[in-house]
Amino acid sequence: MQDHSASSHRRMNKRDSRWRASTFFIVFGCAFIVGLFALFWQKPVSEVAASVFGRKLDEPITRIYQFDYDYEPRHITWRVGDRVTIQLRNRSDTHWHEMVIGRGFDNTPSTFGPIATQFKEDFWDGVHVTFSHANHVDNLVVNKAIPTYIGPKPNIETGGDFSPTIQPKGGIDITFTVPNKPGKWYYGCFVQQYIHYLDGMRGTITILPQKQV
Ligand SMILES: [Cu+2]
Repeated sequence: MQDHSASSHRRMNKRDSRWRASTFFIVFGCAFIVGLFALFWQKPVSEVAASVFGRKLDEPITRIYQFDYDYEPRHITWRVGDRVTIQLRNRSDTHWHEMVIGRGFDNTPSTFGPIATQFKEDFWDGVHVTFSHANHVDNLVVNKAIPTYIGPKPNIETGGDFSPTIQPKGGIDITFTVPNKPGKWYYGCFVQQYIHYLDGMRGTITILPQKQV
């Protein structure tokens, strides 16, 4: 009786260990295949999408970092009707930066020739915009946008295009529904008489027509 149970126990152990070994190889094999897919399939697909569209479409958050003197990313794609939150963050330790979106230039004459002071057409005209997470915002010009504020209201100024000007390490979130203004738009920082813009603080936005349902 005792012998029988001992041998059956041994058999169970044997079966157990064999089962564990095969399970290990199956799990390991699956993990390996998933890993391969992630490396060679998923990643390139997302990278291809990113290179085609700039930022992934339908991505509700567009993070935009400001540097001396650059934006990351330098190209964004949105679609008319999509709900988007721009998380604008100034990564500079020392410089104030803004973000204006528009087309064409307003120029002001100078001894060095015309200097662009802002865009001629302000993308934000007539757009409902919700501002939140304002932090170290030097000033905010909403121009003809229709603002709502959640949390601390930034220092509001008037004059010129829609423009949040962010202090070093500051930021603000800007939530809106992409207006029916498809085509190519531009963003830039006109701080210090257009020098930031010329030095590289500029980017492009492609706005695709509304998705046909
Ligand atoms: Cu700047």
